[in-house]
Amino acid sequence: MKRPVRIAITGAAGSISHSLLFKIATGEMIGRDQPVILQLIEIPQAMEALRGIAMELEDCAFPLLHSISLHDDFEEGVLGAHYVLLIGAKPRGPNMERNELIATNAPIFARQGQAINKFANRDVKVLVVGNPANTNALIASRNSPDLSPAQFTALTRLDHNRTLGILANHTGANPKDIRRVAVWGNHSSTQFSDLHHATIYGSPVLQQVDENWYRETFIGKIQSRGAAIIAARGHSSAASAAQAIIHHMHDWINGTPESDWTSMGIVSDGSYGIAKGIFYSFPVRCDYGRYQIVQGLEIQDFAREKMTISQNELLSEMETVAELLPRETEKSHQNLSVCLRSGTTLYDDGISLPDKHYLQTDRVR
Ligand code: NAX
Repeated sequence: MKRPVRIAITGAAGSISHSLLFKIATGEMIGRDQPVILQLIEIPQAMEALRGIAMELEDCAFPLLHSISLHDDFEEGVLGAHYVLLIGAKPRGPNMERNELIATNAPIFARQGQAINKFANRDVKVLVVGNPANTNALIASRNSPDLSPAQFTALTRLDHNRTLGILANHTGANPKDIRRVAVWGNHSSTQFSDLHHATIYGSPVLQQVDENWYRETFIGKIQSRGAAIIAARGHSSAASAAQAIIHHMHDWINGTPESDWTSMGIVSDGSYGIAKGIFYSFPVRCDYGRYQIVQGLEIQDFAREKMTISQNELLSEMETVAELLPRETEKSHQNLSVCLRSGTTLYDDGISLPDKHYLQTDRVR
């Protein structure tokens, strides 16, 4: 049996997590032979709901679920984590401008970045889901000076999966036979679903669909899919977001298939002329727990224009949060010692969490 890995998750009592946690516990995210410790984090008002979810997880008797701890303190919840899923965020209120949403969430992600820097495992992989996901990932990463920016990613896999699913439905193909779609840019209405390199059964997609339909209908449909789901069901995407998180982390950890790639929001290194430093969705290949931007794709004017619009939106978001972005310094790569706290040792990795947080449901307060 492998040693358990620690997964810290914020927003653990929210809608996305309600679909996600059970998938993680069955081994869908990392592997069917990998035991997991769930370190579930919420705001104080949601701790009672979280306790209910923890009881349900316990009642499933998942063989891979080593243990669960519940936290209303982020620093404590992220202690020793190998994987951190930042899902919790303040939702956009009525009449709230996007910039207001950015400004509201930014300080939270700055503090979370600082805590990850101090308390998470040195090899931690972080996925930011809470919106605005790309800019929140930028803030968290810049506030974690001892970690590499490559350890931080933002979720655009839902947009990638929407591209596959809607294209499959339109063409009658099975999504598994569609390869090399790409989502560029921000997880927002400026994102660009690129079919120029995509194939179905090995043949170019754009020879099989009407290009006007692609340009005039398809791209906009993917861009506004989130809003369409809210309009139809009164809540934002939850189950599909959970599935996308599973796919994103699974591929990052276990690799993408040789003949394909995926899309991830990652720090730009200047590839394809995209401004360095912003968190931008690129097509990537994953292997050995790392990802690399797919290089050498031909970018036509139509695509370039769309990619630039999304880049400019991200640059403007960066401007909005500029005061929360410490200047990048030379990474020390020095291991910080993990802060030990009193309590019962969960298992032999030298990390203790306070007693009250263990899932003994009659004891969790
Ligand atoms: P919910 O409102 O159902 O749940 C959010 C949970 O986060 C709540 O339980 C809340 O108490 C908790 N929370 C808030 N601030 C917290 C903090 N500082 N620490 C810990 N927990 C905190 O939202 P849900 O539908 O689960 O969506 C979560 C986030 O994902 C939202 O920001 C949403 O906009 C974003 N999404 C991002 C997607 C992406 O592809 N990147 C797609 C789905 C989703 O829209």
